[in-house]
Amino acid sequence: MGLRKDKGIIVAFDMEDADFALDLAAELSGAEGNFAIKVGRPLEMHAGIRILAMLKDASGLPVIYDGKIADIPYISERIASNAYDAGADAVIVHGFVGSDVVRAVQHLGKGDVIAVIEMTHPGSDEFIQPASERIAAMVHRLGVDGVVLPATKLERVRHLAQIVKGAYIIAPGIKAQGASPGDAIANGADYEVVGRAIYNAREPKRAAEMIYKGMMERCL
Ligand code: NUP
Repeated sequence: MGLRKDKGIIVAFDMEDADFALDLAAELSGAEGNFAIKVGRPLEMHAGIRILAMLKDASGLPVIYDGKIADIPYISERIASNAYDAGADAVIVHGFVGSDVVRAVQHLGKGDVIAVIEMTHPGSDEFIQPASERIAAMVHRLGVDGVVLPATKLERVRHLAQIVKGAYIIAPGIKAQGASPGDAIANGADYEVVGRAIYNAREPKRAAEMIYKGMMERCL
């Protein structure tokens, strides 16, 4: 089950408590809105890679493995293969490591490949941003399924979205990193990624629904 080019929220599961993660996954299956789950390294390190299938079973939602894969092609392929075999519908790989790495992961043919083009944090401007147009052109040429662009830098979303036409765009940086729900979608993204503003909320399911509603209203 890959992701469709659609509007929705990808909930970043970066909590370190597996029971809490499974409860939230079950709650999200009944939540109002279009949701997917993204598993980051902190949860994987605590719960093991088997958490991917468990979250998928508990929620029925697409699951993305955000290992930010950035190794030589052979190792990147092994990491991605393990994640797909454990239930990931998509994996996130860094674009800056080069076309051979992205191609090695695509070559598996086991699920969606999402490439990071430019990141949300200020330090991304030091080395990644000066190369991001070329990274975008490369992943577009390879035909990746999705790309990551920074909701915290909306002019970059608008500009880079022109280069990666066809791929779905997922944009982190909502709330905890300063962007407002709907900002990225109004500027060309398809999904917004929200972590702390949901899993640290007193009522995470309600927070997810409210953020989804706000996002959709903003981009009517
Ligand atoms: O550039 C990126 N910025 C970013 O925050 C690329 C990412 N994949 N992320 C991820 O999005 C980050 O690893 C985390 O899982 C999520 C943002 O979480 P939060 O700031 O909403 O808590």
